[in-house]
Amino acid sequence: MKTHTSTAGSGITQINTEQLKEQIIRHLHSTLGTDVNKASPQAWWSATCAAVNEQVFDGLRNTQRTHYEQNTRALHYFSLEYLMGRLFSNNLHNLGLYSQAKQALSELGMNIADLEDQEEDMALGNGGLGRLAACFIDSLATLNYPAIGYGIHYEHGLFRQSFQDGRQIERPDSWREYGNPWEICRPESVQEISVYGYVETVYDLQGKMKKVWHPGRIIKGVPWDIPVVGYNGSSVNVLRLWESRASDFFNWDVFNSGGYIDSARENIEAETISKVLYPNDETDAGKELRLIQQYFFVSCSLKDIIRRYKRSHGDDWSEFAKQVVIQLNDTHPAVAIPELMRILVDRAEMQWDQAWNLCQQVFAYTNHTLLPEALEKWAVRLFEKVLPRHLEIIYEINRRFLVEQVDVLWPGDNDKKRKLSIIEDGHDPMVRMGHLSVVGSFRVNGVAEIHSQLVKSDLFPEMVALWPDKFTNVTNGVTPRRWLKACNPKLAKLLDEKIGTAWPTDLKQLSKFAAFADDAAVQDAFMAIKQQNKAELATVVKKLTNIDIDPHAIFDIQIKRLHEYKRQHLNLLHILALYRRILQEPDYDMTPRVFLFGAKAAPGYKLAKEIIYAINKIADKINHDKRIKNRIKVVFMPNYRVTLAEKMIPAADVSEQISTAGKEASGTGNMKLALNGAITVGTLDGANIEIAEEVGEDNIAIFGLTVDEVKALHANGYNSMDYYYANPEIKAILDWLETDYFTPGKPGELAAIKRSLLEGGDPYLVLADFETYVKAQEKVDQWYRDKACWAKKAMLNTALVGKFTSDRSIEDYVSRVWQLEKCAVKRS
Ligand code: T68
Repeated sequence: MKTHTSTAGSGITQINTEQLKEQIIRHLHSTLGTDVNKASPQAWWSATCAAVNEQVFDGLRNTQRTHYEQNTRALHYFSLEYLMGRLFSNNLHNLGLYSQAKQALSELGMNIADLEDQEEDMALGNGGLGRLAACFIDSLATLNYPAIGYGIHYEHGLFRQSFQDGRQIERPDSWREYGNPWEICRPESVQEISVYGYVETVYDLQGKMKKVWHPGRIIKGVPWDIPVVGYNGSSVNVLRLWESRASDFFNWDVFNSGGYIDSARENIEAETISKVLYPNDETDAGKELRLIQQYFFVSCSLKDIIRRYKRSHGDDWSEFAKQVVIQLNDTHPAVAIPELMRILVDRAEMQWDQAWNLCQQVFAYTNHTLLPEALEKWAVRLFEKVLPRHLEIIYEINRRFLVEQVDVLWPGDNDKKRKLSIIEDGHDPMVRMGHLSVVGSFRVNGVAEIHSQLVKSDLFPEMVALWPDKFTNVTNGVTPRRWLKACNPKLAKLLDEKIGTAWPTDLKQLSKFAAFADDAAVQDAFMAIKQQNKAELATVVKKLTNIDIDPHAIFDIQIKRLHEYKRQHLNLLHILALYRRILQEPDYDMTPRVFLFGAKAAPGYKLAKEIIYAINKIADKINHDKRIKNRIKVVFMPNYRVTLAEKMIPAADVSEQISTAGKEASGTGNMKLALNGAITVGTLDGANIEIAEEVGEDNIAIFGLTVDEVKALHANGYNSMDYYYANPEIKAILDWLETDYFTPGKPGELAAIKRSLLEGGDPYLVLADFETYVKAQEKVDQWYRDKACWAKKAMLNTALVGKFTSDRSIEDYVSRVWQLEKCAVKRS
């Protein structure tokens, strides 16, 4: 019998296979109340999680004690979203226990993969922004930085997607219906927060004016801690998520006067706050509940931070900015700025200037989008209703900003004031959360070089004039532990053999793999792994969609939220062009290709849902058309999420990163796919530009308009009709969409796409980029025909994207923004 021993770092207990087996059985008995003979897979999974948690909680205690003793400066990451996915195999890998667990379970007659499938995804996020937060907290723990993630403990994460006759259906996600082994409730750290009500101006005995907020409702925030296990390291940090509850269900006055139902209703309303994640990607609905969600978690978190600070510093605020830095993940938590001001000025009775000075040392803001419709704004009247005191504070922040900063640099310039004001004028005045975030932060960053440049030049040029040093870049990254080691074990093993085992925490080591790019034997090994991954994905596809796909075809993958700017419809037009070419020329020469999509559309985003419908209908037609002899297959994977990404990414040959230049802030799927040896077909947008710099132009298929060309085209008046009439292929394809060819008996069902591209003016320049896109795809097809050529390019992608580890992103944040120090955790 083999007995592996964990190689985990010093904060975590070492354990071997035998001990793990004993722990699992003990938990089956004493935690689950069952035994080996009758335990369900769910019970085995729970028992194994409980066994894993013995090591996790050990590390957690050691980390928390060390941080407390050392009184370290810590990062506080504020994010409305954390897209964690599953934690079982991730925690095992990071503890260095995966092979022991696999062995232990196998000796107990269980298959670890079956147990992994028992876990629901923790999908508390929409897309890239939420997944970035998850990668960042993994890296922070791995790098031994003291950090805590704060967010909302949503009862329902991102909706579950299915298709009915090709249309997206949304169902609620219940990720913790039967409990979740990874979270710990902390009733001892409950907070209470206030909303609604009115503000009273009072004068004390000295005649000093004071503002008193009389809230209309008190809500309780209950914290749930999710341990975040660093890789092979000693740190186990925490993700603290707040659940809302009514502050006192037994409001006896109401209860006794027969108001039981009223009191229960208030209860339900309070609990609604953390009920559900808003499924809006890029656009914000401006809903009252969303603003309350934002304020609820921000206020609970700030109080939590201050409680901890006061434990060692009492009422002395002088060390606060040395101990605390808060990163705002987009503007969603920006109400933290007026909230901290309120706490300091109204509660701690600090002078405004001193309080403001403190705020500006504590907050930093990451921008994730330039799309105008996604720049968060709240109606002043809504703010006034929900957070009356905060609105007053924002007015005062704005007044001082306009007088002390704007008017000093541009005296008497009312245009500048109008443009820079935190309050947007109009018949329905708005609070501009981006402006508030820039004014209240000491640092502002974009998420890829080009995006950070555009944040400066296009979004906040005057703010740059006021504070040139405030703006910086931190290019995104992804954790190679989840996105290579855990999801692609065969490739990970090959890398271990060829370049050693240091790469998971030092991803630049991957460049050593470039030396093997011309080695035929290693090429064969690399391609054999890709082939096996593709065969495994084909099995998943068959199970989920009943579609047969050939693992020898090119696997061409586009996985991301559905949005016009991401241009899934450009991909679709290419598929239609190929299909049409084959129908017109039955011997049309192309490498067989499987086009795989994974995407959720925001439930209220009509055109996005029409695009899903069109892809599904066209897939159905093409997949059943014998004439094309399987040269094209189209698959829309239902319910795309982290767990599905982990199966699709290792199997990708081609990575579709085809946003309109200037629209995708960074992208992170592009990094994961390249890391796993997929070749990017992409525009010069977001991090694609930096990927191209790293892998070299021979190993990526770049096409399309650049940011400058996009701007020039719009400035000179873009007319999509010109492309429709000039390119017969475009015309034929768009006209095709209007017929009933793909929707027998129902002509016009797919016409929405054509309408948006023609009458709608094609805002994302799909038609302008179509021709160069098709050319890039033809180039890729040619590359694939030469197996050695393809293997080399694919291997160089894996070898040369070491820059895009989230460990590097975190080190960039540390040196450019957070100024943290590493803290080695000691065992007790
Ligand atoms: C993404 N943004 C960017 N937003 O689109 C992507 N928005 O380019 C980038 O790589 C990623 O952030 C990480 O920086 C989002 O994912 C949202 O999900 C979102 C959610 C709610 C409201 C607005």
